Amino acid sequence: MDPDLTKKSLSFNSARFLISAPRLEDCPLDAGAEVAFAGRSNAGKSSALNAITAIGKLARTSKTPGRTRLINFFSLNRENTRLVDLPGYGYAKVSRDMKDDWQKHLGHYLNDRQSLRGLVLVMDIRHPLTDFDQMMVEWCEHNKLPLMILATKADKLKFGQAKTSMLEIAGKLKAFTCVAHLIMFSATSKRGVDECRVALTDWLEGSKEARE
Ligand SMILES: Nc1nc2c(ncn2[C@@H]2O[C@H](COP(=O)(O)OP(=O)(O)OP(=O)(O)O)[C@@H](O)[C@H]2O)c(=O)[nH]1
Ligand SMILES: [Mg+2]
Repeated sequence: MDPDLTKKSLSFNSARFLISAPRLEDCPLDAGAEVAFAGRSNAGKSSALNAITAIGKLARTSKTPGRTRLINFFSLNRENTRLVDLPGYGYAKVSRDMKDDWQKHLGHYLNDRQSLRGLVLVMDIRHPLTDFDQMMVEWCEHNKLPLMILATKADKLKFGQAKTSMLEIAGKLKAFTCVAHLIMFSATSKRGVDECRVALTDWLEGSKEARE
């Protein structure tokens, strides 16, 4: 490992594809710090990652829900520092078995991954807090994992409507102490990208110990 990697300041556009893992056993060494992007299928997780890293084609995006079927790891310019694109949940067009399989692997990843510093939950600002989103929020609360919510595709709404939606989301999440950041976001207009980078840097550079 390049010794410079330990002291370089974090740069998101240094992101490089590292590996795709179908199962927890296939993930890179569980050392250092990583932040994972979760959310329902088609919510805009991969697009958010591309906007944050300013690398247009880093994570594959698609109009067809269910594009990201593996746990995709991207390394940053710091030793053992990663961003992770998780498979979307709630994709209807796959078989029940396949769905169960993904959810099992996702569950293993979330429960066991020691280097996970926080979760970014990506939701469409027009359809926020689906049942599965709420489950994820409750899971983070229970497991004391910091959560950042990106209410994305804000460019699809007028600003006033987007603001109203944000207030509704904030109201519903008031009781959850795990919610560290709630950000109005758009991969298209880049709204919220800087705020998100600041929060991610804080998580990834923080001196927090590995999860208990
Ligand atoms: N207008 C607009 N469209 C967006 C935005 N973010 C994503 N999209 C579109 O939404 C669709 C899904 O985006 P992806 O980033 O592939 O979604 P995903 O959550 O990674 O989906 P899966 O990998 O299937 O789970 C694509 O057609 C994107 O171009 C946004 O901020 N604004
Ligand atoms: Mg994706």
